[in-house]
Amino acid sequence: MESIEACATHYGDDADAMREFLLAGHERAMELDNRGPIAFDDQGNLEPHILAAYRKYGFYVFTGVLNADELKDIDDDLTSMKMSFPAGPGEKLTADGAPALGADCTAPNLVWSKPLGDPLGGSALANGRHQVKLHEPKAAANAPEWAPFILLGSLQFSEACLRVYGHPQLLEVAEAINGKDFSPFNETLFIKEPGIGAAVSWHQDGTTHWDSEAFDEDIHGFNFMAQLYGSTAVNGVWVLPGSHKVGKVDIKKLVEESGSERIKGTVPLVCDAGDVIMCNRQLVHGSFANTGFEPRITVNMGFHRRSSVLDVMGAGTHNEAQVFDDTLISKRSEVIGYGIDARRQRFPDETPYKYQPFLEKGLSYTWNSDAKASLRDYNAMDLSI
Ligand SMILES: O=C(O)CCC(=O)C(=O)O
Repeated sequence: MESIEACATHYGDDADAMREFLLAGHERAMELDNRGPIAFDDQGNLEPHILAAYRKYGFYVFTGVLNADELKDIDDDLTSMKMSFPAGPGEKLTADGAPALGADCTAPNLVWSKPLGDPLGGSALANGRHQVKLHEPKAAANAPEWAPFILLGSLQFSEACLRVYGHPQLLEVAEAINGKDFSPFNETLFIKEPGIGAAVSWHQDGTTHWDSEAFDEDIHGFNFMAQLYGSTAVNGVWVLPGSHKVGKVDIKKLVEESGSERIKGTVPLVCDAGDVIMCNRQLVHGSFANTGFEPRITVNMGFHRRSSVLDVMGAGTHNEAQVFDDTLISKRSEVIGYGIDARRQRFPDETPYKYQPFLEKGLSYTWNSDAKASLRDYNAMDLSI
């Protein structure tokens, strides 16, 4: 409640409307029948009620996926990554003058924003998919000049995140949605620190397949959004349930019809630390600047159907546009093998996931220092569609 109040006060004349929007959205989200543990039936298939709810709403909240040890590992990695963040945008050194995280990379990594800004909204960035600019609340006078916002290619910087990527049940779910030969998309961290974390304006993620003859609700894939601290109406992503089925949405029109950026019918992704949301990339979604008191760190990891990426010209949203041939997809998929093995080493009692394309080709992967070095700039091969 305190964060909702703090958030509302940043909206001037709209404070009451914002407070009501946050409260009502939270209530509606909690009434939906799309949350619970990952579960499989006797045949090992994802429980039909999970699939049905995901299909209906376009998102599902898997509860209790990451345990306390795993969350602590991610938190520790986050602390050390933050200590090696560059002093600011474009800098190669930390504030202490040490070489910064990603300074030796050529692919993009840390993206910054003005505190509480909406750097993508209304811009041509990311193929212009963020059609409107959200309200940019005023940050406190002592806020830093720049706020860390998105970390691209995150698995090269965090073994704990790599181990989440190799989570056997999550990979089983990826298989259930996208088939045994599913392919990666990309992996990022969304960093929404209280008082400075930026907004991500309303958008749908897909670019390439809106006009495809084979268009359907799964053609642009989905993201897992694992939550380190949980997610709330104030700091979390909001979605328009069911909008993943309807094709490209005119978001400007939705905002006009809603009378404000508070799009009618949207709900926040509300969950606890250790929960993982599965979110269809075609859903209309976005997040407001984090004017509350709780941080949100999302370990984001996307997956596609192979047919959505094979021999497709990429969108160029997260890296240079290129055609994704079989060789590139295989190379980009190595990180699945490293994730599985890194996880096996840390959690030896789990049964590791078996990825069909590796079984077919007789491939196996070992996570070690050479493998770690091989991940540098791996996100230049992100399968961005
Ligand atoms: O985490 C957020 O605030 C935005 C996430 C998002 O837009 C995405 O994953 O596509």
